[in-house]
Amino acid sequence: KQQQAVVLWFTGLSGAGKSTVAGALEQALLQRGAHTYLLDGDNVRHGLCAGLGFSEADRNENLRRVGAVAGLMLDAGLIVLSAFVSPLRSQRDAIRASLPEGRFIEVHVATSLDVCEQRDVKGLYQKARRGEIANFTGISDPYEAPLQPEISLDTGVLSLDDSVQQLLKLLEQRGII
Ligand code: GGZ
Repeated sequence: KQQQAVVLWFTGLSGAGKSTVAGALEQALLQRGAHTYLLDGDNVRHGLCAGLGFSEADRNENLRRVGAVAGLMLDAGLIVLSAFVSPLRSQRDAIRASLPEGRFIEVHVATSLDVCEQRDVKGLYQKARRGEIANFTGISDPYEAPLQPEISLDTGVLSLDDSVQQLLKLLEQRGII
C-alpha cells in the first residue's frame, strides 16, 4: 500500500519537544519505508528564511515560506513533518487553508511553559526573563494554543515513544500509512 502525502504541522513553545518528536516519528516512518522530509528552524532559518527574525511580521513571512514549501513537498508525495513555534492561530490556519482538505494535521506539542522553562535546553528562557531576548514566545510574546488540533501531546507527561506511537496510530487511522 502506498503512503498518502500529508503535512504534519507541529506547533508549541520553544523547548516543548517539537523537533524531537518530529524527528523520532520520521525515523519510525523511514523504517516503514515512507518518504518524508523534516522542516524546522535549523534547516530553513539559515537559507530559505535567512534574515528573518522574530517580530510578528518576520514570523508571518517565515511561516508563509515554510507553508509554501510544505505544499510543494506535499505535491511531491511526501509525508512532511514541519516543526515551528508558529505561535498564532492565523499563521497556522492560513497554511491549513492553502492545502487540500484533510492534508494538514495540526500536532499541538502542548508541553507547559513551566516544563519548557525548567528544561531551558538552550538557556533562552533565562535570557528572555532577563530581558536579553525581545519577543520571546511565552515570555514577552504570545502563544495561541490550537483550539481543535488533530492531536495534542504533552511531552512533560508522555515518553518520546508514547508520543510517536500516538502519532503512528493517528496516521494509520487516517489511512496515511
Ligand atoms: C521564540 C526563539 C526566539 C524568540 C530565538 N521566540 O527552542 P528553539 O530556539 O530551537 O526554537 C525556537 C526557534 C523558533 O523559531 P521558529 O522558526 O520555530 O519560530 S516561528 O515559528 O515563530 O517563526 C528558539 C529560537 O528559534 N528562538 N528567538 N524570540 N523562539
